[in-house]
Amino acid sequence: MNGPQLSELPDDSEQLGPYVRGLRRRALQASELSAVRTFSDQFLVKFLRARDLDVELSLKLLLNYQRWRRESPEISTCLSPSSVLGLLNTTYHAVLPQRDHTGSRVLIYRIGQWNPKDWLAFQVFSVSLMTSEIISMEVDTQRQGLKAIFDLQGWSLGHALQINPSIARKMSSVLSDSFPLKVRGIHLVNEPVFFRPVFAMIRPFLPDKIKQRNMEGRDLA
Ligand code: VIV
Repeated sequence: MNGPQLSELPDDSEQLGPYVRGLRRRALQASELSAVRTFSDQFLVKFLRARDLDVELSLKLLLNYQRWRRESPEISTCLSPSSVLGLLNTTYHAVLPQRDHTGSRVLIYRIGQWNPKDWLAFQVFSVSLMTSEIISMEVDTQRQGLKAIFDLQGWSLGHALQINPSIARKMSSVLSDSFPLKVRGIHLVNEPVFFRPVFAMIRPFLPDKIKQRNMEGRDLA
């Protein structure tokens, strides 16, 4: 790694001021964003921390995030829990109350609890987006990122049929450079063989860092 160590970077709000002002200036210049838009400091800090205070990389992440949300209205327009209440009331998804030993947030997904007859993939996706928006407001999560555990027990044809290349691409994007969170690990457990074709759609778009470091315990070759 080049550049300063994470631990040497300024990190309280006063020291972040110049970075926040820098990113705000760059963001307002960027033609893709409407000029009237105002960004709060807290909003911009999420992108800066996700890119270790590199203003240009943070700007790129911010633009990708805006584009992703714009191009995925079915997932991101209605981020109200009441729209997916039935799914939230299952044990499909949970955020563990405790962080792991490195300080990362730990998210659990139990695919078997998602009945594909009741919920479409874009609704299931929006649950992840809601959680992500909430945990990305936590300073410790901005610093230490997250780890996700997917329990694939119960994965069925009904699930697989819902995952088309378009939604697979959207998954790869949020996992790589379109959401202001550091994805520190993705763990697939109880993976059935017939999950492989689905994963093969997602994998090509993942950055090497996630492929190599984060898909622990499974053969990706
Ligand atoms: O949404 O940091 C076929 C993570 C995830 C996010 C989002 C952020 C994030 C780690 C995902 C993980 C889940 C938004 C910011 C990509 C939504 C997935 C929704 C689909 C419909 C679930 C179906 C099951 C997948 C199982 C494998 C997925 C992994 C290979 C990611």
